[in-house]
Amino acid sequence: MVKKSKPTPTMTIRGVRLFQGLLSREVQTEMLGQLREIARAAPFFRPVTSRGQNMSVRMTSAGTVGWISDRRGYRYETQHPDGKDWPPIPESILSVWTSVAPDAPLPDSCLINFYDPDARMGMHQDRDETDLDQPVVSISLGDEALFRIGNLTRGGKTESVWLNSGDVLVMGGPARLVYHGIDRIRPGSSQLLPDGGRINLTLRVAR
Ligand code: MD3
Ligand code: FE
Repeated sequence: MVKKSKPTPTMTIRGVRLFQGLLSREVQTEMLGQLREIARAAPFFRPVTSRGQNMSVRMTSAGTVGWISDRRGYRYETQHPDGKDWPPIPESILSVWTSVAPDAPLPDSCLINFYDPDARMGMHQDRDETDLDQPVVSISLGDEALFRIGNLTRGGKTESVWLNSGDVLVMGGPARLVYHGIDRIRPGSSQLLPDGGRINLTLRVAR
């Protein structure tokens, strides 16, 4: 379980609060087991952009809504592309949200991104949610990732930080709308996933 008293960020970059090493190895392993169950019911898929480009990240979701992208565009949907409701968000994951964002309503969506050694995520904003005043919380598991933080508009100077397994990020206030992305992962940098790679969980109040 996660510490109940509100933890202090180890670092704040452009308003993005970073909690390094917040999750113990035991909690990470527990989450991984629960994510396997989720992926059994709602298999990872490779999203396609509206322009027909495959994204390099594989995705699935938990919660009452999940984020999807296909030729018709991107949006939140109540069902996996296979036509089944998304599995519920596990308690261990919700408790991370409650710990770092105690004043916010509970998230209704947990996007699960899987990065293989070649996967990346280009710079973008998260603005598909109804209430952009609610924070976003991200949990990193597995191989380290180079996270890049930009500005409220595209372009300009950026700052980068490596995210390690067990790190948690909170984007609230003005930082909620900063451009961000993942440049690359460092293969073999964590033993958490038996076959390597990185999983990122992004918790959001979508609706
Ligand atoms: C900063 N995911 O799914 S998590 C995404 O590691 C996404 O998979 C990346 O960006 C990943 O949209 C980055 C960190 C993150 C998530 C949401 C943010 C940073 C953010 C929203 C606003 C600002
Ligand atoms: Fe994002």
